[in-house]
Amino acid sequence: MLTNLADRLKGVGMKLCVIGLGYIGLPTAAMFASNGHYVTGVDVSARIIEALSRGETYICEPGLGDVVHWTVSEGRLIAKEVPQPADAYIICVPTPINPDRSADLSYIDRAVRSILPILRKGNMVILESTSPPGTTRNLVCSMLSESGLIPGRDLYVAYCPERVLPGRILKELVSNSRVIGGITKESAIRVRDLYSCFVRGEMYITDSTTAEMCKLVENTYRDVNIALAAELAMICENLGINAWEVIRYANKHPRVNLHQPGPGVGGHCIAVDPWFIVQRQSGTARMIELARRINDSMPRYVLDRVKTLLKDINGVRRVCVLGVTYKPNVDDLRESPVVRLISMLKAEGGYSVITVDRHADYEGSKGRELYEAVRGCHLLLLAVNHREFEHVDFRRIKERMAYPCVLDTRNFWRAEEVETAGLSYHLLGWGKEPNEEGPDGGVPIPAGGGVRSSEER
Ligand code: SAJ
Repeated sequence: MLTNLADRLKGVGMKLCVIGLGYIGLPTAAMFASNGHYVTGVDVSARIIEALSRGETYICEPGLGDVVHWTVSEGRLIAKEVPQPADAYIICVPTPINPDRSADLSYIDRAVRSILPILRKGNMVILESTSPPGTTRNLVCSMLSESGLIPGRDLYVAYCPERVLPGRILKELVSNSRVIGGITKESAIRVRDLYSCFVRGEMYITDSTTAEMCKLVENTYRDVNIALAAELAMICENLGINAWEVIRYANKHPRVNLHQPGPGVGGHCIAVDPWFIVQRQSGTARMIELARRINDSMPRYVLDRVKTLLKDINGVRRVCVLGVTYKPNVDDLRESPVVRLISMLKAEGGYSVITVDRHADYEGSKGRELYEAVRGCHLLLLAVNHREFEHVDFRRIKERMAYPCVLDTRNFWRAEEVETAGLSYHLLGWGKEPNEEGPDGGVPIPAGGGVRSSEER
């Protein structure tokens, strides 16, 4: 009896319609379906609908396959190409970036239009897609009004962004806190109650524009911090010291949390979202824009290091690139800085590139074996620190390479181990020789290389 009451209060057993079955929509639909609701997942892709109808998923995320299979076989999650009447509509469509770096809101536009004919009084409409500040109140609400229903009076409307980390989506959907921005307080409360069927983190209630800005600034914070680390890497190379060591020790300070440098920032979130703030506040968001540009410049910076390292090689310089995805242990190539680096290398002329990455099928990278791929190469470039690259046999690598050169862009390997095998080790952010005049005198302590600890990754 009590359970029934608790369930009713949580609105369990509602009909939900999740529009957009991508990296966020599908796991979200599956979570609602496995926590007592009846969910229709909607997508324009026939391939996704067919796979989901069979209980299969095309997204590689720990645990997702099982929960999708179970909810589909129980009839709790069904797939359709068009929205069905429901109590709540959850919009999880992409917001790509236009060539002028503004947000392309056309998918949100289409998703909202698709529900207008089936909306009923008392429905909830929830936007999860990352959007420029003001999108829910201005774009979504004004379109919803075309239904004849008034948002805030007849419809509960809220912005409720996801904050999950690819690779840990199911876990973080449950444990992360959420910010829920209602166009009215009642809207936010209703939406909070709906998500409480699976969210165990705190849920904070605010207005929709504040929630939109929270989502953007979380990713912007990370982007700016990574840009600072990238700049530090360049500075330390010039000073002949090791940026990773600087970061490691600076982070011992209780209020410092420097991020890690790398060959650039990828993924559909951090490399994109800051532009949505710049779009709205171009004159004011100066640091945000500069950080974006610094991070975007990193593939070229790495390219320049590659050119310097291989300047003595005559003929075609062969580079073996380990990892192509935008970050470790995921299969996602979106906005990958490594893909950009490879294109730049090819455009340079005089370079041939071979890739190894069992997570992503990029020009045959999936089926390639590392020790075969390095055969005849002049440079081994560690671009993504996938788990499987952590322990490699550098002696076997050395035997096969035509020129013994390694460039680690992630501080993943130990300099000593690589060099003991007879390879020369180079690390992004570690300048072995100062590049400018410094003060003389004293006995220098050699700058460390290849220092890393689990806390740095
Ligand atoms: N990166 C660095 N140095 C670092 C950390 C990351 O170069 O110290 C690079 C990665 O290699 C990668 C990129 O940044 O190319 C982004 O990776 P990430 O792991 O930082 O983030 P995403 O894009 O996978 O997920 C982010 C997360 N946001 C935050 O951590 C603030 C996630 O929680 C969001 O839900 C997600 O964006 C999203 O969907 O917005």
